[in-house]
Amino acid sequence: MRVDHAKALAVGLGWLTLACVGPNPDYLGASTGAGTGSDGTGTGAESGNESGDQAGDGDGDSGDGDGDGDSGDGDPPIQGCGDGNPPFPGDLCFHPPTQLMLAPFAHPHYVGAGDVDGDGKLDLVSVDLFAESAQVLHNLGAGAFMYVGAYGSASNSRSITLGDFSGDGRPDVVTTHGNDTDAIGLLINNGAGGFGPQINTSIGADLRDAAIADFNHDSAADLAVVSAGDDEVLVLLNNGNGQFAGVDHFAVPTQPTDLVVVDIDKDGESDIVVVCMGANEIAILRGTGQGTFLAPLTFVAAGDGPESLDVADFNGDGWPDIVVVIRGEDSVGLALNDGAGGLLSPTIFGVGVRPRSVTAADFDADGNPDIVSGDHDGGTVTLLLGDGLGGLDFAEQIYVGINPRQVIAADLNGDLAMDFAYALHLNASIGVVLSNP
Ligand SMILES: [Ca+2]
Ligand SMILES: [Ca+2]
Ligand SMILES: [Ca+2]
Ligand SMILES: [Ca+2]
Repeated sequence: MRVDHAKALAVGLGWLTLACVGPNPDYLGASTGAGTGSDGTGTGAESGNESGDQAGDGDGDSGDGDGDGDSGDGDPPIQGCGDGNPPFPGDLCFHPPTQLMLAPFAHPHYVGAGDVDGDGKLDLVSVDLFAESAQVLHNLGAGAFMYVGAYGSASNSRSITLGDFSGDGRPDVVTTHGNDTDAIGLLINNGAGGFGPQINTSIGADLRDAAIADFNHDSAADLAVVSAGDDEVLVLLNNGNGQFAGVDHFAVPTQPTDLVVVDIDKDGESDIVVVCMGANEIAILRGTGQGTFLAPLTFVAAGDGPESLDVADFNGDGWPDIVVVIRGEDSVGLALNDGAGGLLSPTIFGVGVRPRSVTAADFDADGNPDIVSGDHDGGTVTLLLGDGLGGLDFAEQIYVGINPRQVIAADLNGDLAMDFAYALHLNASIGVVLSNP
């Protein structure tokens, strides 16, 4: 899931500034990276910024010319963490993790972000695996959230996706459900910061993740859902008022669990990239622009237990690439686009223990997409920084609590620097790590 920056002014925070890394002094003097990530205009950061503060603690090393910004030693002033300024390329600054409590019975496995109440700030919505409702946290600004309630009902939830199906400009919610109901649940925004009754429709076996896009160019948001039980991608075309015309079925390899919508072959039509955990493969469904998809022709082996994926241009060549979390190998795989709409075999980068979620975003404001993984069994999130050339470098691993499940990236505190949030199902909370540029 990808979320745009909130259009909010930078807000200076009076918080603790403990979990603060960088900037790398040498980087500040040498950067020419000017890419914007997934839109393909990235040029990549140049090399030569790897030396300097090897400890990664951002305080420079002793001696003259140390880049610490001290007055009188000839160093240019640096943009440090917590200075209240907008993010400077290379800033990688976070507040310590905090937990936003939901109702006591909550077991949130999945989380999404969107401006539910229309105040310009991104709110959080979670959904449980076991309990039965979407739970809403309103963003009060400057990193504060308030739990406002739960909406809807359907058991065995497997994902949450926000998008405007009803055409009123406010985000609605789609949940997917496995095994017992095999349904999608649609919750229409009630215009008052919450949602109306959940409309459940059974469409396929063991539904997992969903994605929203306009597949047939009628300006209405359509829906694609993976059915892990039927080994299919299901496509539902919106007739424009939040009603779906029907369900089309497209076969994929065994046990698909996650998908992204992207024009992977740059022909102007949205395609679907799906990760199939049972088959240990990534497959591509090419869109026709009429709401239908060609049979998958590209299959890329993706390790032992690939479960979740995201998309960004990691090597700055203008072609979208795929990052996949590989649960059985404690790693992520980065599958670069071959320049013709196919994917090369993934390069493997280590993260934490038994990761189950990955999301791509530019966390250090250098224009190169980075990734964060939710390391379910390890209780950590792991941040790897993209080098703009198709590589990912370890940056930090943060302990966030027992069993973080889905992780998402968004600017939640309105300072223009990327934050991340994750579902903590054993602690009835959504965890957040907020930026502090
Ligand atoms: Ca396409
Ligand atoms: Ca690329
Ligand atoms: Ca970056
Ligand atoms: Ca932020």
